[in-house]
Amino acid sequence: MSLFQTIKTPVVTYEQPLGLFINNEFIKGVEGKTFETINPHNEKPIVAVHEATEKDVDIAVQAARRALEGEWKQVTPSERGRLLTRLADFLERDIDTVAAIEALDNGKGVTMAKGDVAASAGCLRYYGGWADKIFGQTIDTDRGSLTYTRHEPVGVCGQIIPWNFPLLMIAWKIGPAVATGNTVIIKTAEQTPLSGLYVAKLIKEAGFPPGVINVISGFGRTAGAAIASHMDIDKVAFTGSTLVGRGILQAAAKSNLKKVTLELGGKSPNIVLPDANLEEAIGWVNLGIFFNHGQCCCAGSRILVHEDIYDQFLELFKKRAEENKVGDPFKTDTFQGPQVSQLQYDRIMNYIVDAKHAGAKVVTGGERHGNEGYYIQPTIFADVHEDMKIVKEEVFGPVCTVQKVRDEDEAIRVANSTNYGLAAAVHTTNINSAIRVSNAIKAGTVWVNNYNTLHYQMPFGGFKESGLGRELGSYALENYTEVKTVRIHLSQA
Ligand code: TXE
Repeated sequence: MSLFQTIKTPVVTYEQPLGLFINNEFIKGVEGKTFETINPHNEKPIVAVHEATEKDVDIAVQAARRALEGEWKQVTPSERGRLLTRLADFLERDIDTVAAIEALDNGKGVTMAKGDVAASAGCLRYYGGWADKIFGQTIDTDRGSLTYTRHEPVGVCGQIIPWNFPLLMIAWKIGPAVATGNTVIIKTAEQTPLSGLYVAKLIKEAGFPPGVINVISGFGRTAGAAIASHMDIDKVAFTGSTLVGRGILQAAAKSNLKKVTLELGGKSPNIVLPDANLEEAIGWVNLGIFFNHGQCCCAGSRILVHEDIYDQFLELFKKRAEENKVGDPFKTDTFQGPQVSQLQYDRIMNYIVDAKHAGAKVVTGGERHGNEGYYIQPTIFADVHEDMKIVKEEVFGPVCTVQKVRDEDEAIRVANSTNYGLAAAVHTTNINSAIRVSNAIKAGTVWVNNYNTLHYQMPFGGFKESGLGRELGSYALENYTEVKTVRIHLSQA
């Protein structure tokens, strides 16, 4: 099988790389395996890509190690920043192509995908700006010594990403790693390998030395597991399911105790208090759950509404959800495209069927949308109780529950009655309620009168079983640096 193929999308025709990107070259996997990626809009294969197995991970690690100890070490911090900035420029230059790849491979609306490209470029540029601002401290302990700290790169970093934001996750992961002088092997999700390979082409064009950023396509149980347990990888960053996250932590503990950061699932509460601006709140609640087809780790899937406004809220929210345009990702006004895969479609439909059997009331949706593609109607359940699966487990689709709460205290109690703690929101016009609720909720991000407004300058990550560590902002830099203390004894002569 060849290493490149021309792909025609409804908006652009472009050259798609298919190989593993190691040492700045596209190559075939050692075992010669390939796998197909499916277009979720029509359930047909788009193209086959080369598959990395354990041996390819070894080769990528060797390349990353060589770069780390060699050429990359000689590159100044400012030059590292310039490389990230150039990569951002190229993403923006190719925005139509990259957005089309995301729409094709992931199913997200092309307009939404352009937002992802802009956010990815912003993120890379932001970390490019940090590259020459990484410094330690000088510490005065006594007159006879000089002590200072250096923030050194952790080393070779393995990064495993999911399929819900294929491009954006690359930017979140490589930005802080490369800015701080590490080298990277990034494994894209098997459902969405295409944008990562296109970015790989841009990485080479931007002028990164060979081996600094390696991009491999492959499956979790093989390539992903090989990264997590590799003896020569110094750090692993993972975004995905809580189940696999636990396995990554175990593999790190059993191998070389590599540093681990995890960004996992959620079951985030979205609270609407009676003094909220209802119209605005409904807009945010709608975006909170249905953005990216509900495939967001921070999706506001548990909506908690004060009893005084519950009936009115349900009526207006139903109307709003039914207005969401569901359909072809290549139509510019599409809000919700198909779910990413047959597997995800089945998982979500199972949750819907289970909720119906358990007695939850379908306010709207609850069925497949259309006859082809992995489309699901925006679905709202009411009359649920706390021990139902639909209320407790992450669905990761366009499905939410609306629960009635008596007052602020009950809202806080219900909001916190979950093993997750990724995000939350409260809608209110009372500043005291806003601050009280924000302080009381155990979650890594609390939005007040908005939702899903992530930004690369703001840290993001989970309390409880939603993860370990923080991505984005200056906080992410800590994941990629080791602090070294140097204490110098001064001669008194
Ligand atoms: O995730 P997996 P899946 C949640 C969401 C979804 C569920 C399952 O609830 O319904 O997870 O999705 C790699 N060792 N999230 O099955 O399996 C895999 O190849 C190392 C939340 O797609 O966790 C992919 O690159 N790696 C989430 C990545 O892990 C392994 C985003 C994610 O896949 C591996 C996605 C292994 N043993 C799903 N097994 C979020 N937090 O945003 C798999 N992988």
